[in-house]
Amino acid sequence: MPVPPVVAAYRGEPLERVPVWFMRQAGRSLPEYRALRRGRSFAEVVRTPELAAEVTLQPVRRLGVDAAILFSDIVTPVQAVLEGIHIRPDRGPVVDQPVRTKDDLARLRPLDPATDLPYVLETVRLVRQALPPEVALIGFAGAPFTVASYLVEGGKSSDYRQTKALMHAEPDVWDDLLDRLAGMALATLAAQVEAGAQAVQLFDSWVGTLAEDDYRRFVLPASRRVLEGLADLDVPRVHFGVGAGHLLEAMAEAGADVVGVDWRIPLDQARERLGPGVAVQGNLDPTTLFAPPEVLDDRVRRMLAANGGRPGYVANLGWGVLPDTDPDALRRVVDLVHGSSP
Ligand code: 1CP
Repeated sequence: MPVPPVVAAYRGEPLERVPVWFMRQAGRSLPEYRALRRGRSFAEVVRTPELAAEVTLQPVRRLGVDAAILFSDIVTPVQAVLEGIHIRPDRGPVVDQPVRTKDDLARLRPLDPATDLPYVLETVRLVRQALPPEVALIGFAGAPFTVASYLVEGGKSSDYRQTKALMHAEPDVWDDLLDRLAGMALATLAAQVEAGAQAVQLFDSWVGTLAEDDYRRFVLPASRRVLEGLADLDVPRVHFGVGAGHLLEAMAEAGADVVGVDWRIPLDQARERLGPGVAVQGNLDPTTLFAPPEVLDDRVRRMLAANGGRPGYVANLGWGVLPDTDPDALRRVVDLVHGSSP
């Protein structure tokens, strides 16, 4: 099979045009997603491979993006081993009984993707069969810190006080928790690759809340276990966090081939800091999609200019597509990136 442009770009190979996809491209912004979700829960879609595959493919058809990202969630693997984790509309994951003590850890047994997540692996196979060869399928998992934050807090947090309290008061329990979550992330990503995913992204969305020294002490070893554990599989590894500009180098050191950059750091600065050996992905502010077309066009051109034609670049947003985004604005970005690159 030929190497899809997204994979080639992740590997730093020079290309005629810049490839593009969007974090959270499947889901709420597309009318065909909302139609499919009518009367069905998020969990039902994820656990029905034909439906999850259809949702994964929808943005490829409508937007002309160069990659599909598996439709699932960062808590899907841990949901398979732990009762009482739900995805609530407009709130995201909530956990009935937070994980905060040594005894709680016993509830987190290792994950066996083939028996615990057969529907995810079947979705990967169905999507790969349906995709044209030039469109890459990206697998993903939540990074240990970000998944831990949901388990410890019981849901999304604004200050991560319980998470940081555990980290500082009981570092042994913390390390054990992150190690177990690293094992799950590694197992699920390796299984997704075996089923047909051609690149993987480790989402550490909330890690920007940590100072670099705490990141290096309390998080980097677990994320490294995930990323280094995939080294032999020969797929590009993307590592992304929101508001994590101060952690770019450390997140690359954890074993990433590609670092996802949000809009707070100009791409040229990110590239200079990371050096030519690391590819980058990003970094259009997702709210730009609500701006007038001429402003949007200007921001896209400025983003491409900041990369400056360097190889090892995949255009994307600096974070996920917001729910009310007009799909035509997303399509406009794809066409502009394809037409005006490099
Ligand atoms: O394109 C896609 O939608 C791909 C599938 C996908 C991915 C990659 C979903 C479906 N979720 C994710 C990752 C994810 N989930 C992250 C990391 C990426 C990011 O930061 O955006 C995080 C933090 C979550 C947790 C989560 N799941 C939230 C909270 C986000 C927040 O800002 O507080 C929410 C709302 C969910 C539920 C969810 N997961 C996915 C969708 C489409 C939804 C919305 C709920 C629904 O449609 O019912």
